[in-house]
Amino acid sequence: MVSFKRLIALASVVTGVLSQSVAYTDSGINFQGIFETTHGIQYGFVFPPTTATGATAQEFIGEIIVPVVNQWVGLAFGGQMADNLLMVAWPNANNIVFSPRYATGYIQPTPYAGPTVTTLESSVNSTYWKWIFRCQNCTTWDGGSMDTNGGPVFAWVIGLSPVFTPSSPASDFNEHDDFGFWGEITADAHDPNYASYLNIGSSTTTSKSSTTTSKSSTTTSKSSTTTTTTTTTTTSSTKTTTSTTSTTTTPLTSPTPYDYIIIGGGPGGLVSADRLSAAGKKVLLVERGGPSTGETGGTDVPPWANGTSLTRFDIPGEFQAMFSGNTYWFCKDVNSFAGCLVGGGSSINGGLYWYPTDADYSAANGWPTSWTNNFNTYTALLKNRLPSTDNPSPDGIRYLEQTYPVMQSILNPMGYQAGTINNNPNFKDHVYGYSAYNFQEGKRWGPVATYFRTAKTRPNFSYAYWTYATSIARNGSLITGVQTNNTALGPNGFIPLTPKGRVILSAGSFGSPRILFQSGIGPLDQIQLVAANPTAAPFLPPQSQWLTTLPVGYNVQDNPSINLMFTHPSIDAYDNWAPILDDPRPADAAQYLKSQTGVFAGSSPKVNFWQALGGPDGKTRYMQGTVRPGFDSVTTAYPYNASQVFSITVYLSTGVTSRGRIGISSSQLGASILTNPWFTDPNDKATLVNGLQQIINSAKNVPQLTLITPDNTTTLQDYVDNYPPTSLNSNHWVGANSIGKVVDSNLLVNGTSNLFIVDASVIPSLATGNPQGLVMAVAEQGIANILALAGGP
Ligand SMILES: Cc1cc2nc3c(=O)[nH]c(=O)nc-3n(C[C@H](O)[C@H](O)[C@H](O)COP(=O)(O)OP(=O)(O)OC[C@H]3O[C@@H](n4cnc5c(N)ncnc54)[C@H](O)[C@@H]3O)c2cc1C
Ligand SMILES: *[C@@H]1O[C@H](CO)[C@@H](O)[C@H](O)[C@H]1NC(C)=O
Ligand SMILES: *[C@@H]1O[C@H](CO)[C@@H](O)[C@H](O)[C@H]1NC(C)=O
Ligand SMILES: *[C@@H]1O[C@H](CO)[C@@H](O)[C@H](O)[C@H]1NC(C)=O
Ligand SMILES: *[C@@H]1O[C@H](CO)[C@@H](O)[C@H](O)[C@H]1NC(C)=O
Ligand SMILES: *[C@@H]1O[C@H](CO)[C@@H](O)[C@H](O)[C@H]1NC(C)=O
Ligand SMILES: *[C@@H]1O[C@H](CO)[C@@H](O)[C@H](O)[C@H]1NC(C)=O
Ligand SMILES: *[C@@H]1O[C@H](CO)[C@@H](O)[C@H](O)[C@H]1NC(C)=O
Ligand SMILES: *[C@@H]1O[C@H](CO)[C@@H](O)[C@H](O)[C@H]1NC(C)=O
Ligand SMILES: CC(=O)N[C@H]1CO[C@H](CO)[C@@H](O)[C@@H]1O
Repeated sequence: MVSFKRLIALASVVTGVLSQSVAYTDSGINFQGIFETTHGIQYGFVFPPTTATGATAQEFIGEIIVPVVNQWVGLAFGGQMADNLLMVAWPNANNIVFSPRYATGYIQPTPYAGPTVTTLESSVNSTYWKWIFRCQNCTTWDGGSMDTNGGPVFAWVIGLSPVFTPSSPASDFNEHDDFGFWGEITADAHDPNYASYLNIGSSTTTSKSSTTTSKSSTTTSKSSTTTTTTTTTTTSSTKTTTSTTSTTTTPLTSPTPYDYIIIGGGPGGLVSADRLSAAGKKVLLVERGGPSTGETGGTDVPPWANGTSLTRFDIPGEFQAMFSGNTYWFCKDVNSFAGCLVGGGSSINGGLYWYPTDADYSAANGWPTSWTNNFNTYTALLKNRLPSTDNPSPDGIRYLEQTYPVMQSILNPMGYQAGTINNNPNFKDHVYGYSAYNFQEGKRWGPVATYFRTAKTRPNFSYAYWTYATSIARNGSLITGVQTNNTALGPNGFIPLTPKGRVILSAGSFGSPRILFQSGIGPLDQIQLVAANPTAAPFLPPQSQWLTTLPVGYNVQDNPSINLMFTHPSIDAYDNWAPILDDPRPADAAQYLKSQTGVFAGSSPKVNFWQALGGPDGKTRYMQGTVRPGFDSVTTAYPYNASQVFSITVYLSTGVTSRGRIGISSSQLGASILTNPWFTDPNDKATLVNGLQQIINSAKNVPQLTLITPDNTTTLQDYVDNYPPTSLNSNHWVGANSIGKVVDSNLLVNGTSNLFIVDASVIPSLATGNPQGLVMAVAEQGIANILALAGGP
């Protein structure tokens, strides 16, 4: 979640020692401003003569000249963030996108109607972006005003990471990376030539995009002669790598139509891409993020692997480092973890990989009989393409496995048996084993190194990174194409289908519902939020075509999970994984670089176990345990040895009855959890507490084993009752577009003739284990159904 706390932190300690604006001239305008030296940014303002009255007295001209490393700049005309008029701007291709904002607290500021902002001059080159703007109705705002004839405090903020949707003035962004204040001497900033400055746009060569007046934050629109190519869609013969920007002078007039357009390159989308292209269809995959592993063009190599193509996404042992630093791989407009890069969740997850069970496809779990009866064929296809391993180091040696014997001494007395879990997927009661992964050759493997790899060899398959699909264009039930932000793929980013073409939505549990809402499909309250967004609203179909009966976003499940933390003298907590990116244990790093073996060939989970539990309501629910050295947040009153801590994450899986809702939280369209799906049924909580208590009871008999969280001053029930709800999140979301509710047994969206969903969101109930294996098996079966369905290309 993005917080916006830093600016207030300094605002409250500001003293009189502020830098003061000075006079300078640029573009023929006499400004009062400051040159801020840390980031090398020029800020300047000029006001109408003090004799001005009425509306003219309430405007000014501003300028920012910004080195390109700064992705966006914000101005606060009241010297602090909350309850003040803010102005945010950033470059997008050759234009400056700008947006007046307002925030009532230290949260994401939202677009603010009132000011009329006009670009007078703008330019973007390889070193700077520059924007001179007229700001009318900008000297007063809700609850405040600026002193236009004194020395008010202005604040600046800068962001070093791009805003989330650069083309959209309403885009969200991360919290600023730096901020500061100055005294703007407005008393010295009034210029008799002010009126003439308003004409500079027409006389400057750098500003083609000026003069369109923008009320309520729409950017000035420009002719279509500039095409920003963030990625080139290619066939496999010329591989797309990372973003390059080029400018062409001819508009793209005839875009390529596709038989199948797949939105999203996660496990669902990549299986789809491979199977559809193998069937001879002309396929385009659009992915909003960029490359991940070295094979996909990724270059994010940890310093200790410098000089290799082993990125942090390739090296399984870097998993725990996914949660700190600049986590650009997570979708910033989703308030739960979601991978926004090729491979989706499979490129950033723990790699735990379970073959589906009979129960996973049962009628009780919501599956139609056509799936229940046939799934083994498709699970076999998956196992063939992507076998699992519970011994990921290619030298055959198990590393960092000290938790295994400790777990044996807890679980054996409970009647558990050891096994190779994926050799008998249906045996999930009182069983434990080494964790199984979808890693191979000591590297993260998954759908990227299998399905995507083969799809890319086919001339009929194309893909584009950095391409954000906003909506699906349709005329009634017929889908006609996909609206994206990639103008290289079609005019204004619109990509058409061939006459019988189809769209496969694989944007994941949060992404797919949002695209449906933006296409006028889903509950009315969600579509109305889209209609209230000035950028998205124009792409909605007419209201008469909204499909509001489908329960998109409802029925979602995620495993509730609770951590237990123990110490035992045999455990190596691996420094709690803290140094793995910057300063790993030298021998382990050297071993991995030499032969991709050792600790770094596996991720942090080491042992998994399952048990069936009866609930107070008479229903059976399964408990899954995932054991790893290290810990999250230990809460104990007693001293403990952090080098000896391990964690058991205990999940409730198949049989969970609680359900929640996901959707978009506001007209800013951020995807969020609207109703938490954990423990809405008290029987789920009671069942999980029962399972946890059984583990704790058995652990008491293991010599030298100490439960440190919850410790002996906290009852288990209190620990669970007070567990922070968001910590119950397991990132295993399913159900938002459940089969039988939103899609039919061919995964066709009810009420459309050619829109299908192939991702975790169609799975109607939680799997017995972590879900990515089920997601890919479902994609195998779904694509077979879709190819067999009449009427397609
Ligand atoms: C931190 C974490 C750890 C996890 N650990 C495990 C684990 O160990 N084992 C396991 O089995 N499961 C795990 N999971 C869950 C698993 O990763 C997901 O169930 C799985 O990735 C879902 O696949 P999907 O294809 O439905 O969606 P995703 O993997 O979410 O893929 C969706 C893709 O669509 C793209 N996209 C989204 N919106 C758009 C758009 N508008 N335009 C274009 N592209 C778009 C995204 O960038 C992404 O690439 C974990 C998940 C997380 C987040
Ligand atoms: C000026 O802005 C305020 C909000 O700050 C708004 O209420 C008012 O309608 C605007 N006036 C004009 C003329 O646009
Ligand atoms: C880039 O833009 C800046 C700001 O307008 C200008 O000072 C600089 O000369 C420009 N550089 C080039 C190479 O055009
Ligand atoms: C499209 O959106 C994606 C995701 O937000 C972004 O990375 C990319 O830069 C955008 N492309 C353009 C051309 O704006
Ligand atoms: C990686 O190696 C290159 C060339 O040897 C060097 O220039 C660079 O500074 C190194 N980067 C890091 C992060 O060590
Ligand atoms: C929409 O479809 C109808 C037939 O169902 C057709 O008559 C109409 O021309 C289509 N509209 C557009 C804009 O394609
Ligand atoms: C903590 O554990 C480590 C690893 O087992 C051990 O080397 C160290 O001596 C322990 N420290 C204390 C104070 O017991
Ligand atoms: C509680 O745990 C602490 C630390 O492990 C231990 O010293 C203490 O004796 C325990 N108290 C009881 C009542 O078990
Ligand atoms: C599709 O929607 C119609 C009308 O709302 C409904 O009658 C039908 O049962 C739905 N089909 C499925 C598979 O949900
Ligand atoms: C549907 C489609 O575009 N098929 C093409 C796949 O690629 C082969 C070889 O390039 C073409 O001959 C097909 O027309």
